[in-house]
Amino acid sequence: MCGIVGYIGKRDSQGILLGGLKKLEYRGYDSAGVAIHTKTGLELRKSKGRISELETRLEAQPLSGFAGIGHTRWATHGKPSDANSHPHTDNEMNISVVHNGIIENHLQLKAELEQLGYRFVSETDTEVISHLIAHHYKGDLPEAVRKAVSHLRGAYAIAVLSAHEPDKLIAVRWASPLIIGVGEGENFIGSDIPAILEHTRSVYILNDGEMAVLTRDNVELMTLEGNFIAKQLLRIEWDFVMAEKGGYDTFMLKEIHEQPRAYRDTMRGRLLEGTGISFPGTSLSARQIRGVKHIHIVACGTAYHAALIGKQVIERLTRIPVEVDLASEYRYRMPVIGANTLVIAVSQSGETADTLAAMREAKLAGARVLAITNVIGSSVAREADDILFTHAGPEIAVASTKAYSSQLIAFYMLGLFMARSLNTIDRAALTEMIAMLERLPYQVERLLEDKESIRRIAERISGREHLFFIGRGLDYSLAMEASLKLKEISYIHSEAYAAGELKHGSLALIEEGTPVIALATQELLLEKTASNIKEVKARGAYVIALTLEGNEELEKTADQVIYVPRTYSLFTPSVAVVPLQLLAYYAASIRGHDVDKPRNLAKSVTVE
Ligand code: HGA
Repeated sequence: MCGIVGYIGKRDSQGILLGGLKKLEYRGYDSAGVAIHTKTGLELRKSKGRISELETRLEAQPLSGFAGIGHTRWATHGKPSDANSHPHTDNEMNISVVHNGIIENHLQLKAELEQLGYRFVSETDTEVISHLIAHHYKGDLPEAVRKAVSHLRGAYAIAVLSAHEPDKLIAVRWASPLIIGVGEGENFIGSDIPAILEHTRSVYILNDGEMAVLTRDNVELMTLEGNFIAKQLLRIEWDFVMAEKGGYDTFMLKEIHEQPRAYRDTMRGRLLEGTGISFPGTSLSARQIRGVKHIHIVACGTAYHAALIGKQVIERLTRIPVEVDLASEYRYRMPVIGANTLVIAVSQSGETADTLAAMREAKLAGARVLAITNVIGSSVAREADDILFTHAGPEIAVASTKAYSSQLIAFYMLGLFMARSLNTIDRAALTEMIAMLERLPYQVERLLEDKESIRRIAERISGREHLFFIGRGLDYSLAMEASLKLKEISYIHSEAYAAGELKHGSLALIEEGTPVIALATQELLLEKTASNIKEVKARGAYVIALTLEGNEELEKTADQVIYVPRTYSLFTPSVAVVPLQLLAYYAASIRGHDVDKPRNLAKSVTVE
């Protein structure tokens, strides 16, 4: 989710690069940098922190030149620091590269390049690219870039500027977005449209495996095999506000749509060709897992709901007992913590005050702490013993969507990793589950194709002031998240209830027309939940059931049925959450609320 901008043309590039980077800063960045070809060769300025830090540095030491590349970073490999900021270069300062994505095989490439004498100065995965290009450069920059990327596995959108051929910029896309802006006597590269919108509305959208060679007067498009291709030049009609939301009305809707990408990025490099799970770059080992006797998960809000699912995943796969606590409760309840207790702290921002306090308490008591967080360099990441990063990218809407669902993916992988370490799962079952994990992004893409039916259901509930979500097992945990989402942004009061528990009291609240959203995705509990649906139906509830494709039986009882694709039962929340997010989203927008900034709430809760 980093931002990339590139310029080649008749104007001085520093201001254009800086302007483009500022337009991308809404995505929330941790460092920034530029490389410009000046009279004396390639020169870099880069800085940890916001773009204003880079700007200050450039004011003190300006750069002048007609070609340059710039980057705003959201770290995935290596903490935010000056050294880890992009652009990265080769040792001779002839090649500079900015990159968005993850290079899965960077450790192996790094070892090979070090053997050949290349020195690394950063902790990033990106740096292998600049050394690889240098290694392959034999007088033809596009050829060297093509050869270099042929070694890469993973996701990359890259822009390259070289002192060898300063009249060119090269752009390559594989699984991370990249566009080329076409001007008069100048051309641009952007990871996103806002980066270049001020200068041109004519763009080429690169597809995976495509490369562009830009000079000031020309753009050549080709495949990674070097074959030239023709592409339609598109005209962008969006204004800036639309462009920064990727054309969606709100950040929340954009982030809901980013989930397939977030799932892929969170799994990237961790699923070993279908046969295992590994967490390269983390210290978590099978030996440690074998020493774990109890697990405590601490989290707040949405992350707490992900933790409730994580508990069921880990317990089902490993049989290690797991307790889940609200972080704000954990530290005051004198939990029993021993040296063989693993504490898992879950926080999107890595700055949640209660979660931090709970994990500190646990560490003092002798526990090993594993963090699941989205932000490299955050306090939770710095203080934990082991870290499992989600790679959801920056989340701007206050109501979490892709961060929550990426936490679920992290828990699935962790559960499978633990199960393999403990031998509680055999290889064949693991292979099958990995294949199902890999299918999840496609299944979510398919669900997102039909938003209209969910919008119609949202119309039905948007006028109500109270409703219930019910479910059993994983569906109950998911119901809690669905209910929170609806409350946060639509301000409709809702309660999540274990479906079997309603009759112990709350059934009294069901009256004619009360909406009840019944989650019934767990095959083994289907009949039980169906009985609970009948119970509420008999009291006049308006029932919206959410179930797996093929369970048409529920149509006989429920007023509306939402279907989600089938996957391994433990993974179902990752598909089922999508219509529930959309339901909350549409209910809130129909009621006219500011979906991205709900009243009284802040994105990162850094107070207790
Ligand atoms: N892996 C690179 C780029 C990060 C990125 O694309 N983030 O969204 C890094 O960590 O610098």
